[in-house]
Amino acid sequence: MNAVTLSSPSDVDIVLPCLNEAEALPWVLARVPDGWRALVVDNGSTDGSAGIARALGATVVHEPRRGFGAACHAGLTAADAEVVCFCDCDASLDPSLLVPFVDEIRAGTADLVLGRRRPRARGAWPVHARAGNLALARLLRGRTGLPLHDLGPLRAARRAPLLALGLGDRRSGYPLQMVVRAADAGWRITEHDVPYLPRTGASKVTGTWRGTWQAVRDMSRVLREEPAPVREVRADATVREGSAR
Ligand SMILES: Nc1nc2c(ncn2[C@@H]2O[C@H](COP(=O)(O)OP(=O)(O)OP(=O)(O)O)[C@@H](O)[C@H]2O)c(=O)[nH]1
Ligand SMILES: [Mg+2]
Repeated sequence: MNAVTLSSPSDVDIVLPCLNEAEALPWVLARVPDGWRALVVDNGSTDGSAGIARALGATVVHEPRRGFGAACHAGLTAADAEVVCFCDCDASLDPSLLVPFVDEIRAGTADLVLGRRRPRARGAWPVHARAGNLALARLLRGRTGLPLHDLGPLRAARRAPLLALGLGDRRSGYPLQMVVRAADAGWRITEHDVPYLPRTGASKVTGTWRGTWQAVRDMSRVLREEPAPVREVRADATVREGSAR
């Protein structure tokens, strides 16, 4: 016997943070493109999500520490494909929409590709959550100078440079911190419209005032961070010493 792994390396790993998404999992996993590995990061679900994900062919990663960022980062750490995608696991976003995002990364025309959520139905995006997102997007534009409009959870980038960003947020600030640090490092970041559907199952974050408030606080903290001082993490994963912007 040798130590070579039996499973063939997948083209793309897609990280699906999951906290009690039993109802949404079949819809989400059915839309993961062929050849991609679905990494469902189970964040302490009590509704059987992990078993359902496994039965549907996904790889299940367990992350006991609560928090959206903790789940996303556990998925990134567990990934081994060259390109890693992220998508919520609540059936609000179709993972197959990531195919052109990955093409863009592979073509070398972008280093981080983001989905801009466009609600397709009433109730897909509660008014207070949308208002919070608008305000944060405005701050994000001010902070990065990039014409971005959303902190959407649908995204794609190369794995090694993502890890090299050294993201430390483990709660709602994680997706924002990813964009801010990538922008500071000079990554080319693009944004494309994606339909945003009403989630399946009970809302956890933005469907509640408390969750939204928490998210805004986490994100405000990220926006107050100083730009990474001396390390410039380039999108090709080389790390150069240099002066801060
Ligand atoms: N809130 C939350 N979501 C988690 C956690 N771990 C994993 N997730 C998953 O992260 C994704 C995003 O969370 P959502 O609850 O959809 O957050 P949201 O889209 O802002 O708000 P709602 O859809 O209204 O709940 C979902 O797939 C969750 O199941 C966690 O600790 N907290
Ligand atoms: Mg959601």
